[in-house]
Amino acid sequence: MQSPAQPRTLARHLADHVGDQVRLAGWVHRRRRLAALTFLVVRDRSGLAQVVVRDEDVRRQLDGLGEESTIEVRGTVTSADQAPGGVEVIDAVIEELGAPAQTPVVALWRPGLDATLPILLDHAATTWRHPRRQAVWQLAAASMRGFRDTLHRAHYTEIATPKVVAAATESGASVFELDWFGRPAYLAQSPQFYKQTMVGVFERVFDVGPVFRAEPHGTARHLAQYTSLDAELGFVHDHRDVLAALRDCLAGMLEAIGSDAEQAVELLGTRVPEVPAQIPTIHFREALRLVGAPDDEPDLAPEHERALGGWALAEHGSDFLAVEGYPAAKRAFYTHPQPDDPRWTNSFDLLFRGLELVSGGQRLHRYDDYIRALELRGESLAPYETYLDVFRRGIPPHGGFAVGLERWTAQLVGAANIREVTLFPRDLHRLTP
Ligand code: AMO
Repeated sequence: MQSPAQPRTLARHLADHVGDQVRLAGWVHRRRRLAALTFLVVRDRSGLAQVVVRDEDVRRQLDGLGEESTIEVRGTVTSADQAPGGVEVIDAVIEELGAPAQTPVVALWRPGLDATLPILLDHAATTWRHPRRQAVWQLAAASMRGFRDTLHRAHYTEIATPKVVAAATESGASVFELDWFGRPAYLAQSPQFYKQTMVGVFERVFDVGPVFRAEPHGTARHLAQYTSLDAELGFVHDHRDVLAALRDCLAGMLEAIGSDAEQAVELLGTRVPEVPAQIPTIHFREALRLVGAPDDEPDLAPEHERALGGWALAEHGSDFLAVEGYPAAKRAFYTHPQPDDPRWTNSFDLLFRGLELVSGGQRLHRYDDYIRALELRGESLAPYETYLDVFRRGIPPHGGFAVGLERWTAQLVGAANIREVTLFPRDLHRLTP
């Protein structure tokens, strides 16, 4: 036996060690007992390694080790054309790192993952181990890194905002209420108020974190908790500056996918989009006209978004389309009106392959405008007192946006349901695992 301090070799690096004694560590991915030998596939964070076992004692040991048991394997690396990666490990000694694992509900060693959504979600702790599921999350993780890196490069400061708040930010209807030491409180629907507040400190900020929406409908694109990639920047001229910042973030997210998650893209056959230097942008009125909706329609329905996605692809060869100028009545009170016609706003939604992925825009930045906007909506000022006070202390013209991470990943991989790409979805029916 080698000393326990022998460095670990990852499956992906085995080919660099032909002829060497190595120590692998990972999970029993698959065992296949033939007449004279047993094939063992070990999975670690880097991929799969094939081990060929001929020793009878070791074969018997393997018979008792269910798939997903954790083990260490010491053996010699040898070239083998027929093995994955062109190498395999022979003369193996196996050490069990824990009790044998219970058999997973889904056969993780099969290349495809043939399970219903409830099974995938109920058994998330093991189904996420499937290489295709891992690959989905690698795309999400790379995207978050790309978002952060792009904004760091553009001198934004990352902030961490409270998730328990005293007032709803987006609308009263979809907010979770809770008891905060005897006082009413809410789970944050977005970091909106705090990111605007911090523009007053750092000019440019971003926040990556969970937000909560009490969504009573179980649609394929809504979660009760999702990950919001938020940014806010000061000293903008209007929402077009915000859209340009968003464009760079998307490009950075895709760049990070290219460098961090190349294997995942390949395994899933992901169609990675290109972000045009200028994202095609149309006014809300034009969007209604294009989809043949009445011109007093206050919002775009999912089928309108799908149709617009098809139009952007056909007309501009773009997977992305920005719709600007949404009606004031449909946007949050903090939204800046369109200067030449206050029925519309300096806001936008960004559609990605025909699904709303981002909302953003220019905000009001004058205290008096906020008071007027809330009064016009017949809303009480009291819940917003501390927020409103910020606008008496010197806040520049500003704007920002929020990307829904799960929607992004779902559209990237063409998932039919956002829950497929969410580690532990939270919705009307699901609070565990
Ligand atoms: P909005 O409410 O439009 O805007 O949300 C922004 C983006 O978040 C995603 N999203 C969701 N994803 C999954 N489940 C949900 N229930 C859900 N709700 C929203 C979408 C959406 O485009 N404060 C503003 C943003 C801003 O102006 O900066 C806001 O929260 O991808």
